[in-house]
Amino acid sequence: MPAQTTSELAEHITKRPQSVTSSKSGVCKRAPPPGRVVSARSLREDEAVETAGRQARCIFHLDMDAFFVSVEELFNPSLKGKPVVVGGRPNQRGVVAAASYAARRFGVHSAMPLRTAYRLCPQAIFLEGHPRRYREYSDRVYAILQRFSPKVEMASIDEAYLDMTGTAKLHGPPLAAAHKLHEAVKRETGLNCSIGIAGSRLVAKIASDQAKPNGILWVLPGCESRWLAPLDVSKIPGVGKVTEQRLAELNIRKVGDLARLDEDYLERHFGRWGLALAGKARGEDAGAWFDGEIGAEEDPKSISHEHTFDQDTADRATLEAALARLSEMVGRRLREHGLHARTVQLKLRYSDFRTITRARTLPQSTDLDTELHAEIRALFDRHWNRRPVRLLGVQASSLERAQGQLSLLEHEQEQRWRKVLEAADQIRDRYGESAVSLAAAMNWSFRERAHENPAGLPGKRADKRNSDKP
Ligand code: TTP
Ligand code: MG
Ligand code: MG
Repeated sequence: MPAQTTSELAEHITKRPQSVTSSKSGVCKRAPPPGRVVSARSLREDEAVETAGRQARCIFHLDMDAFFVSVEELFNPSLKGKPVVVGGRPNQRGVVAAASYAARRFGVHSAMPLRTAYRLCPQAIFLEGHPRRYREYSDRVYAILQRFSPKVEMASIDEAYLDMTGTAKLHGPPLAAAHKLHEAVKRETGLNCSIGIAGSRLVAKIASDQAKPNGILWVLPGCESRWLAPLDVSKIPGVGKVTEQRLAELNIRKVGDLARLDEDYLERHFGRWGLALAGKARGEDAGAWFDGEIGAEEDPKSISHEHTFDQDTADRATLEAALARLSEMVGRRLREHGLHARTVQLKLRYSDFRTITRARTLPQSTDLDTELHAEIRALFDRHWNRRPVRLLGVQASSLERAQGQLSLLEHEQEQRWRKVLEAADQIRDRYGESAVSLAAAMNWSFRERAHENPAGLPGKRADKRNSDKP
């Protein structure tokens, strides 16, 4: 392919109302009339690119725009355009789940303490949110995506990868297919999304982010590394504040700086992560979450739930009730995935943020709340120093599909518990997560975070998706 300027490396469709849009890639295209795709390329050029790219992998990454906030707006249109924060009341101790674009202009973002959000933007409308609605809309989006490709993988509640390789006959070239998908999502859910298109999941994900809000961006085949070069290293998923800082110390600020270094150098400084970084800088799906085929069933490596108390507490009954509830939630996820855990881990965070984790390996793997809870209780009794606790977590790991042999007596007990738990799971399916609790005295509101790493991000096993809460 001849040398190109960055502006030729990507196609950008904007559906924003402004007349002109620009992207950091240097692409600057006139906005189409509402609802129509306009490409700066002539059809012939498009066809040429399409022919070159026909054999190549074609990955879409779709991410809903301001998802929780947008669902709230559907039910209450007066929220539109206003600073809105979903996650709780401003005086609560939790964190922001989602912020509207208007709130983001004040510096509010996800995962920021609600109190900080309130300080930055006191006029914002603070909402507790409706987790079941978000799940329902996520399911609707998933149903639409499945019409576009048999290989769809939800990567979180509001985003998915689609392998669109070889779908040109059915849906047309990438931009046209993405446009069709974008329209379908808008028409059938009333929600905006953004779509990135590329030859790798990594680049498609970065492209959907660059396309926001409400846009489509196609990084042309073979142009990935050149398109990435001018972006900040922090755009690479997995490069957080710490890596960014360490890279800056080595004078590496842009993805292009990273791509110029040789792998040995990066490996010396960052170990295996350095090698993955080198691959990512070239636009490859190198390492961690990006390995593997889209839609391939992969079991989670661990399943965990955490709870942050509204107020730090040293009250044993409260702490024990929370541990019982967390064990139930982990047990439920294990059963949903058809997995048994051999290792359970307790996480304890004290008022001063000192955090300990203590694990125990079970003689027999299990998916039963009662057994998980017994181990967690024992760990808690042994390691809690009686000081006030801020956060508790329960994690199950060393997950396996089959369970080992049980003695006959154990088998009978197990069967009894299984019946009880199956009934409870069914009730929760119908009436929501808090409908049944084997843990007594749980009259305080429960705000948990769920993690299933790395494969089991919500929706990874799309057919058995879990309810998650903000
Ligand atoms: P994101 O896709 O990260 O954010 P978003 O959809 O709100 O905004 P954007 O347009 O930038 O994509 O997350 C999707 C939803 O997941 C978000 O609406 C709320 C929830 N969420 C949390 O609950 N906690 C978090 O820390 C994050 C990042 C998201
Ligand atoms: Mg989103
Ligand atoms: Mg997302």
